[in-house]
Amino acid sequence: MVQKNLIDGEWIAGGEAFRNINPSDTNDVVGEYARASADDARLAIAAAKAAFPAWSRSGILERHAILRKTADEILARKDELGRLLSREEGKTLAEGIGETVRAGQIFDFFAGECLRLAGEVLPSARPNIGVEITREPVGVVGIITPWNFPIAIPAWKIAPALCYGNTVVFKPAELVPGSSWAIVDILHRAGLPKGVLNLVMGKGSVVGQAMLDSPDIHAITFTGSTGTGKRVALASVEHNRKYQLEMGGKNPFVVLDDADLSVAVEAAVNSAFFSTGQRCTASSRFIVTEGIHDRFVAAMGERMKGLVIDDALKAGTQIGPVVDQSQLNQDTDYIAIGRQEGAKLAFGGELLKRDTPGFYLQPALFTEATNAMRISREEIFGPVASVIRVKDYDEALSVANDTPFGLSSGIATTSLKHATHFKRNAEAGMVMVNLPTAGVDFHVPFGGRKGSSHGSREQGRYAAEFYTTVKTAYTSA
Ligand code: UN1
Repeated sequence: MVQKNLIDGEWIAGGEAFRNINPSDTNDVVGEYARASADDARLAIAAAKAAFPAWSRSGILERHAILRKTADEILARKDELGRLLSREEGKTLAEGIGETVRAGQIFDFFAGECLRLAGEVLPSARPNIGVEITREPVGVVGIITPWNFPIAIPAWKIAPALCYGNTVVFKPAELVPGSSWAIVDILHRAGLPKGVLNLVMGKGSVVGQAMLDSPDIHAITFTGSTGTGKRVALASVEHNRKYQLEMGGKNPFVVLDDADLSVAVEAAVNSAFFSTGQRCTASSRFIVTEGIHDRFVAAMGERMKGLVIDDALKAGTQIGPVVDQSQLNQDTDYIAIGRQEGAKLAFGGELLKRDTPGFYLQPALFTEATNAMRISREEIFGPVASVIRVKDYDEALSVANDTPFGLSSGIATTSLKHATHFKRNAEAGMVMVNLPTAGVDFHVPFGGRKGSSHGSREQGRYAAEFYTTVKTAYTSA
């Protein structure tokens, strides 16, 4: 059975279908999905536009009930949906279920936010005049999501968009349509009026482009590559449209001489290799001071030897496969580049064979890297990290900040002085002390600086900034 797109409240078959393949076992077809055309995308945009006036004025209890029901169903089905996610994306079952729970929590959070919509009332600078400041929905929101968080990222864009009264055209990554289809199905059955949420699965060059070209999309939120982010930005400027971009990272993780070694190693392994390194919050640069350098490298080697890399759905697997052949090629290309640049491949980096055909790669650790090497400057998006040796904290901070990106920045230290200074001076949207650079909460702001992000923050109450527009009304009494 081909899973269809949802346009104006109807499930619509596309002309073509595409296959969703399990990266742990390429013989396993997770499902077939309808590929939307540019015309389908235009119909979806028209439907969202037509649905906007009524939805933007809908009662807060109606919105609350739909988001709440969605949260409840996602949480009740966490094992099944988590399994689907791991099967299509390749992260471990624990990670897939964890991400599904996170999606449920996000819908729950924004169900609550519908009941807390508020403004401000204040006196004007002029006597006998009152000022009201309110937030109104932006209009039709275009949502474009990546393959690495197939349920959490759609959730953290769709939930606030609907909560604040916008209508949505949603294009998930073509590699992982299953989780997106499932949450759209849940929201649809939870009672969303027709046209409020439209699903258009398919190619970025066709569906995404039709969205970028439409004057009827008033805001676009995008998570994905830097190159595509730039295209979203340029097209949005053309249409005077609001846009929010979440792009790459090259996140540093600093390890100081005074760090607790086991805390540092656990956080480093999690940051770089969990979820197969396929997180924009992953760390790929370990910046380590001289006094602990050799002990850190040796302990990392020991820890990496014990990692279980296998089928994402198998019990005991700690690291699943890479998502597909082209990402695997990118990872192995960078491993070759690191060697050519003169870094030393200390551990891993080999392709692995398992019971089923899949994209298995042993996590790789380079040592003797410099911050000028391409492996230290460009996002690899795989389980590949390098160690850069530095003299002291000051050098560590300056190397950490010497990057075009600025998403997440971590440090392992027992010094309050250095932790405090790092929190203040790390040029990143998120700072982690004695914690992995990745793995964020659902109820607080998420986002970065420099080349990593553009626009206001996602998640938590800060999401209101993007999904609403502010109105200031003056009344003479
Ligand atoms: C996390 O680290 O928990 O694409 C979330 C990404 C991010 C999400 C990271 N937008 O990796």
